Amino acid sequence: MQIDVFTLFPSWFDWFRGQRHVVNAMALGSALETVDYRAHTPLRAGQVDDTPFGGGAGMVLRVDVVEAALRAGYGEDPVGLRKHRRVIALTPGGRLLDDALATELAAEEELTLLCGRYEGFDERIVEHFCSDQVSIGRYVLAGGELAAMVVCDAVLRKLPGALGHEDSAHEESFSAALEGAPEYPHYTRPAEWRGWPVPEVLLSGHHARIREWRRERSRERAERRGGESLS
Ligand code: 6GU
Repeated sequence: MQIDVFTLFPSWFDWFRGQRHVVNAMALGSALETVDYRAHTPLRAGQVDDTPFGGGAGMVLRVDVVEAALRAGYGEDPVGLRKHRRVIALTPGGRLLDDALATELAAEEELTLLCGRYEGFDERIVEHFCSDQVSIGRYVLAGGELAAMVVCDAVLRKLPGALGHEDSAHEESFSAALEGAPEYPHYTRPAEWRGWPVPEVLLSGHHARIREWRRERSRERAERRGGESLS
């Protein structure tokens, strides 16, 4: 999978590229590239944003700047680009990222993520250049970069081989394998610590009983959290 992130802070992604599952995904043929809006701006002095028409606080990312960056990246009119490629604006009010959306995006060959800054995007960017708007939660971040990294993390770890163990991303919290429920609890050595024992069944070696116990704990957690389960 090829992910291109358009941002004013490309160097922030250098840290992200060092994460184990990202390194694994790259080694298996995926790529994570950044495009710096400022490197392609047609405006003087590296300008990329402007004050909002109608007044108000903050600055807004300009449509001409984003168009220039997308044209530089893809060599085509961005109005046509979104017809054959997911072009996602990271916006606080967008579609909430969940396991189903991460799975949907992981099935794409190519993704483009647009990060806004300050007060966000000129609405024409979202309206004419983007296929989707995605949010990572109902709170406001100073910019889309951290949200883009969250999307990349959730998507890349779903690619085969990224976690180094085939089953790791299959039966985990919110997955279809757990019917959308949170994951069951995990334990490791020591089997007892300060009088806190590990549940007996996990030490039993009875795989069917262990599977059943885990399913029950997962359902229990779903009920306690107000029926998050899909079923
Ligand atoms: Cl995608 N962007 C910003 N700026 N804030 C957010 C967000 C995105 N998702 C949650 N808060």
